[in-house]
Amino acid sequence: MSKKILSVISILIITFSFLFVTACNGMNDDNKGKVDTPKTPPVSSQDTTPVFYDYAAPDFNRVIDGMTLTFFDEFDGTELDLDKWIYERESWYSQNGAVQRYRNSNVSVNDGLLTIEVRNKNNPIDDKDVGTVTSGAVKTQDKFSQTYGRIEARMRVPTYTGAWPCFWMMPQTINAYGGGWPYSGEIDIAEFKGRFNTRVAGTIHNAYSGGYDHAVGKAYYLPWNSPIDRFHVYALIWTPDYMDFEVDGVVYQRITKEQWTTSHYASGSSQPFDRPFYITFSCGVGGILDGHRLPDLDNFSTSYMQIDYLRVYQFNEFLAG
Ligand SMILES: [Ca+2]
Repeated sequence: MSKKILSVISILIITFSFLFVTACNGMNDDNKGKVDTPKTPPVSSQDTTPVFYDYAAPDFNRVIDGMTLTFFDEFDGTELDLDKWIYERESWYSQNGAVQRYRNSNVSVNDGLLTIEVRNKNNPIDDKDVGTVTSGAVKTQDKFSQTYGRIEARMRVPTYTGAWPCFWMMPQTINAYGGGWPYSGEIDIAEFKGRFNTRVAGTIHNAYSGGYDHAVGKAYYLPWNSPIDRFHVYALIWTPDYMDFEVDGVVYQRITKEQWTTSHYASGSSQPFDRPFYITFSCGVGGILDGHRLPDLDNFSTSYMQIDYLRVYQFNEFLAG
């Protein structure tokens, strides 16, 4: 190659490198979201130790213009408030191919947090646990449910292969549209595959004609230095016409009524997102979401899903009375 061609190539490489760096910076800016003051002091330029911090600082202001707080739990007590929650049943049977058994004893409230503890097979709390991975799940079924509004939680979740934490909603009346799941809908506000430590997904499920699962959703990647085992605020904004999925104040996905409409339901119905849904926090291990991937079931470290608060608001126009 001649020197002239080489110099042209060099200029092209430099130009494209610059464009690439600019594009990446732009992407980072888009992903930064609502950045609160880091709790950890920034590192100096000489210090290469990664700094991880909670992006979403605790918000003590529960007021939102145009909305009214209808349900909340700040988890300020020392035990689960059974006026607001029920435990998921302590069955040996796990849904969706997950391997854990839910135990009430793996759920606790302390230090302003709801904690769901995930323990490996060799770390039983009592004799009932021996040889079983245990975790926990709580839900507001029969205690609180709502149609539309803003459903928001500040939380952190485990990051290891096979962890399946989820903040989600199911219909209070499971057979409102007949036939069980997914006819009456499901809303996964924030669902995680633990091996992707910056990934969250928001998904809705209803039915295609014939009853097959009609899923609409999207994944979002959080900033690298504040992975999902740090606190973030996840929220669903649910209206008759759309659902917005939000992380730390950034709406990363809007699903419209047109997207969830299928011919399974009567024309003009809201298919079936016009009825009350209740809220669940769960932390599964294994299961279908991530292809039945598992941690070392005998040895993985005890891990924690922690929720700082759940707050539910309603649009004032939809308040009863
Ligand atoms: Ca709290």
